[in-house]
Amino acid sequence: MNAAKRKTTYLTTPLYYVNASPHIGHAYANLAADTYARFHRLLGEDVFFLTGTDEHGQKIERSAAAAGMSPQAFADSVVARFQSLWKLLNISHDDYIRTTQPRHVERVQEILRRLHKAGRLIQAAYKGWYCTPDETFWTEGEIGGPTGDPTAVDPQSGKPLCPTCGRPLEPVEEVGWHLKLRDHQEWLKQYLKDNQRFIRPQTRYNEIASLLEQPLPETWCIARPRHRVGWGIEVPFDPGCVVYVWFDALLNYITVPWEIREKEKRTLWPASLHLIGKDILRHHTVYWPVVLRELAGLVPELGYDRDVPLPDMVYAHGLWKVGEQKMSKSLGNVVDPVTLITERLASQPFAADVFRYYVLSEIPFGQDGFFSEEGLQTRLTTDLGNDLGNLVNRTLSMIDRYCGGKIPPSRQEDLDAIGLRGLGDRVRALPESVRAAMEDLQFSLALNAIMQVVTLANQSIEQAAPWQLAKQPEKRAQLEGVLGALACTVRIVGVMLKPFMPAVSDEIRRQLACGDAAPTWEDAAHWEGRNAGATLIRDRAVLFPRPAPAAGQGK
Ligand code: ME8
Repeated sequence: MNAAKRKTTYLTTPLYYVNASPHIGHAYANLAADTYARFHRLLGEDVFFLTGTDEHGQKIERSAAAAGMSPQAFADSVVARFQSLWKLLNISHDDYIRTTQPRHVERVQEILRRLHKAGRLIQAAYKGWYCTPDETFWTEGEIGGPTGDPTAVDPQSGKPLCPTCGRPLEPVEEVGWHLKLRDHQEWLKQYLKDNQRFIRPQTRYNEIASLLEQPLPETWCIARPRHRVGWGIEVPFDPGCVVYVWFDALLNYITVPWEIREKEKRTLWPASLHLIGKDILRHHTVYWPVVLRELAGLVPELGYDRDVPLPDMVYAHGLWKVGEQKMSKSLGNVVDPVTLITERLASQPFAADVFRYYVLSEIPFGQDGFFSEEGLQTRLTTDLGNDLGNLVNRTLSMIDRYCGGKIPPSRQEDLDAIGLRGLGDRVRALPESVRAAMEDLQFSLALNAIMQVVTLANQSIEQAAPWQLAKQPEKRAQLEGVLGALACTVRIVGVMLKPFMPAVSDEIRRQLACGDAAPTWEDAAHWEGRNAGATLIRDRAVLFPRPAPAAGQGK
């Protein structure tokens, strides 16, 4: 028996390591996920958005030791920083999983017991290389740094290099518990062929499809000897071993649905989307599907007695770089999002939304990008200040000045007569353009569609010149028609911005007297909102104030 038809849109982010404070890369992944979650809520779907932290393993053990703290106390302190960043960025997750929580640990141990009992675990010796920053095993054939040169070594230690991050590898030789890997290669290859949208974007699909053309290692480690890694979940049937941190962390995607189904009778699995960075693609599209296949029939609590289905989609976003390098906690070249928002953008009442707009519009989702503060300031001044802020401010000020603050009615069929048919058509098409872009997580295209409407609306103001109409009493109806149409445009833009810039969206709709209710897709589909005839709110914040010129500058 399979679970009843699933209605919940279940999306996940990576569980971040707690070896150091979050940087803009982590912020980016969670902002993208948050925007996706909010967008699907706007569509009226039931959404469950999960994020959290990955708290076990050698890397955290070492960072805690360096800080003179116990791993748990160290993890607790870093988790607090992640959680306050998510608050600052307005991240709307429904649950936050920490891999050290009993609800996770107990289910991981139960899964291990069941796998062991079913005879699906192999005790195997492993000889090869280990990248501690990435917590990843590499075979002799895979080493060679990012250039792929197997003879490349770290000049200081003489050790070979990690093929993904380029840092020196450590030799390992140990006996642990493994799952079969190579036996799964053929069905996984076929699965990719049959499910072309399982891995997005296409470049990442191609990468894994070609990886699967080469033989995979025979097995994949899931538990390591305790004398190597002390900080991890104990293997219940072999206390001399602890669970390998990647196996532990990946399982969060089902330990939470398992718990939720028990408590709420709500079926979350399979995930609609695992949103990840391209650095952890292989773990999510090779090892994780293999784990799920090995769990067939063993976790009926998810709602499936036989096969455990794979997630609908794994989307791997690109990485933000500083210079030529990936930004990373271990490399120490990070941009701190908290400083950026609370200090650099201190003059902005909606600083978090400015940052959200910058990272989501700056690069096509899936590609790498270079973070620059100048780029951020440019987006703030041009797109947000000159275009969006200006449109809202002008429209509302003119409604104040010429209509005593009362929003004039507007009918779509009257737009021709006042020369705004083009604007009306574009606004009407906007929700669908945004939806189409969001289907493939193209946040920048979605924002671009919204900003094109903003630009057109500003042009329409210039053309219609309400200030001229206001001087001619016989043009009163036309003046009100134009301002009414602009009010509809601003309101719909405000609704469509909700997933991307939630606080700005709320403020735009508040100023337009739309009420406190969360906006719906229906609100965007209707030209005239329920606020027609209402009076604008008086206390209106400037959305994107220009920073005060530094002393000695300007006039
Ligand atoms: O890999 N640019 O955790 P992690 C953009 N614990 N995004 C970046 C980034 C950058 N420079 N650096 C990191 C782990 N990210 C594991 C995951 S999942 C079960 C376990 C983002 O702390 C990106 O989403 O290294 C990347 O995949 C993730 O943070 C890795 O975070």
